[in-house]
Amino acid sequence: MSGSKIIKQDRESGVLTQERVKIKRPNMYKIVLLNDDYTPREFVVWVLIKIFYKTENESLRIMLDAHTKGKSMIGVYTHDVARTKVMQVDKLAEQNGHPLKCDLEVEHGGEC
Ligand code: TYC
Repeated sequence: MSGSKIIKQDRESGVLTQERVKIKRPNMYKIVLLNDDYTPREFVVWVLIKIFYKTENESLRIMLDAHTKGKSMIGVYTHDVARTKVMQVDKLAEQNGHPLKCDLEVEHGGEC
């Protein structure tokens, strides 16, 4: 059987009890870049550098991957970081009049 053990002692009786607890890793979130027919390639590369701190080469690779296959994985982040980055992409795309979008895919945390 898997899981960690917690041992507790009752103050008065001194009786020891052992509990088995299951600890799970937190869910992580995959950010996926989606292709569209209108956003300029240079803008996509700029967003990947600015928001995701990718190098120019890596940004080009991810952009071309999405362009040819329809989507491409940018990276895996905690929930807060992933949501913030997706919102930043939405805002930059809207401000610049482009339909660029990213998707979030949950990766369920397994047992420790
Ligand atoms: N397909 C776009 C074009 O030809 C470029 C592009 C690439 C857009 C990747 C979005 O996620 C994307 N201008």
